[in-house]
Amino acid sequence: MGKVGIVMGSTSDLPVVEKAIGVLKEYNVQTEVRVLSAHRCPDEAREFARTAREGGFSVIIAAAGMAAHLAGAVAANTTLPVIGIPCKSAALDGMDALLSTVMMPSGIPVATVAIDGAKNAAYLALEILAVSDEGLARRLEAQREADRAAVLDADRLTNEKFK
Ligand code: RP5
Repeated sequence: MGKVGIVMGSTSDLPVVEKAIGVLKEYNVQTEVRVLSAHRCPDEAREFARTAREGGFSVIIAAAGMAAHLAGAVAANTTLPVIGIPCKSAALDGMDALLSTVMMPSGIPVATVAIDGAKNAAYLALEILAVSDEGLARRLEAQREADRAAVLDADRLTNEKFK
């Protein structure tokens, strides 16, 4: 199984990104975590993306806030799948990052999750890896089943409570 690269624009994004790292660790996926800014160190961010495939990565998660160009800049320099996490900032509540991340031109996709949607970024990365990993696919199915059971329990308890 390939590694998942996790890159963020600033350590101020880490509280969000840690949620993705946590999910990937639960599934024992090998990760490499980097801080690389599309604006403050564009050459290094580009180099990371250009060498990612030969470096053993299968998927890249890129998180950034404000004028969030990191995921797009990474996607421009690799044909590996890139998942973008738009991070919330004070001024525009994350709408700035959401639009900067999601509105990519044809041919350079960024699979954008919700604002601060780091867990779904990890689950999407797992689903991409699971295309060629039957064991991982089974574990994801088991998680879906556990989630379903939890909702049905909540339904039963809530229904009882208000009878
Ligand atoms: C973006 O600018 C980063 O991804 C971060 O979300 C935001 C603010 O960065 P800092 O000024 O906190 O380093 O590039």
